Amino acid sequence: MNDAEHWFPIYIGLGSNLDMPERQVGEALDLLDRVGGIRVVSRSSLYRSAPLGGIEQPDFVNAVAAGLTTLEPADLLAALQDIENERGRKRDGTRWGPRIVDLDLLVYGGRTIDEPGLTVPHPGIATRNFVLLPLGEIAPELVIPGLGRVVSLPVDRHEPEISRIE
Ligand code: A4P
Ligand code: MG
Repeated sequence: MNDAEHWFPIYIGLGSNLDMPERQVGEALDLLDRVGGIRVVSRSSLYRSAPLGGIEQPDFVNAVAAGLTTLEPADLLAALQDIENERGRKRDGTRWGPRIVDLDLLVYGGRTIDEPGLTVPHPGIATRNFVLLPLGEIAPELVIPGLGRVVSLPVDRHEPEISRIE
């Protein structure tokens, strides 16, 4: 390994509501850990969550993983999308529609990125209990650029309806 490589801390949000969602999230995490330049360090519990966004669709299973990467953010996003595609995700253009698996880059080190295809920190973090609850489980003291400590962020525990899968 190159001594000059820097491993940046990253947080990834995962969601699935098709084809055995619990398994999809677990397998996506295994694939993520096998990508060169990405290591999954810890994983939250799985959470069952009613769909956000007003589209009639099955409940989601959500989780958050903490990891390390040597990849630049754009290359990391491409790796996440490769996993979505490898798992057979079809994009029919419906935003917020059902999906086999969705991997969102929530946080990349202390960076703020605002580019056409990539916004970091992910803009949904503060308003999504299916991100805040699992993130709070594995990284309560994480400081999110522009938002502050995870534990300091208010969480609506009912909208959407959410429960931890035991
Ligand atoms: N993109 C920009 N920034 C990022 C980032 N930080 N991470 C762009 C990932 N992608 C990012 O994503 C659309 C575009 O976002 C990509 O081309 C990428 O360049 P997509 O995955 O193709 O489409 P999408 O997921 O349908 O859209 P979006 O806006 O990402 O939706 P969300 O925010 O992922 O919401 N309800 C529950 N309970 N649980 C869920 O997980 N998820 C959604 C989808 C809706 N309702 C849900 C859940
Ligand atoms: Mg997405």
